[in-house]
Amino acid sequence: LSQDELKKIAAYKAVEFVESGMVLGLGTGSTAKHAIDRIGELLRQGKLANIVGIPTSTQTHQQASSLGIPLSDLDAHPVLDLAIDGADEVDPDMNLVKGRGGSLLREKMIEGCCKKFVVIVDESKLVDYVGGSGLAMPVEIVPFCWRFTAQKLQTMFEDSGCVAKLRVSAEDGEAYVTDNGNFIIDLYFKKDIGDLKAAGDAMLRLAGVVEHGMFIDMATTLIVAGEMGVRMGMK
Ligand code: DER
Repeated sequence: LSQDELKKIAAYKAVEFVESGMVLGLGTGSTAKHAIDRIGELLRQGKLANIVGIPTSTQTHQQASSLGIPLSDLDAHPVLDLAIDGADEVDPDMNLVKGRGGSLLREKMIEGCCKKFVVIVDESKLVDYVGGSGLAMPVEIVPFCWRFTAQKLQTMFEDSGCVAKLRVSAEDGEAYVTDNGNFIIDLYFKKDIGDLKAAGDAMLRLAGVVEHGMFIDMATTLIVAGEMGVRMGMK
């Protein structure tokens, strides 16, 4: 099975939690895309009704509206029944790294208001510790003096061999700009940063930091699709 087929299997499994009348957080990324497609299909077939979607990015807003999913926002729905989203990394305690798709702020706002947050991944996302994949742990920052903030973040985690890089957009090599008009600094760690809560709080104390991509104690349900089938974990 390809990675995308595994993502689709996990996504379809998560949509089984969706009931008519629910207010749903709609995630961002290639895995969540399958879940949103499936929700649109069930609405079209009349197997689901009266769903309200709260999109976590303009990209998801466009996909969901093209599927005819009714959309709203947190101002109208401050409490959601269920959110379904992917992740870049999942550690053994179901802590997540998210944001490589650039939507971490709206994802964290929306997924923090859900009664149930179902994370859908293929098995390649499982790590021993956050940052363990050697890939980025994203931090959304204000553009003002971004070099200053990037240096503060790198120094903060120098014991973990941290390297901080400004995310640039593939097209023009300019700084990537989030839906919220901010920049992203990608942090790369060589070692486990240890106490995630303390690390996250330390980052948030930097005035230029808006939000970080560690989703600690937020996921309630994890669906992992692998070659051996689909596994589900609950918190
Ligand atoms: O950017 C994000 O937070 C995405 O949800 C990401 O974590 C997962 O993206 P993928 O499903 O395309 O791997």
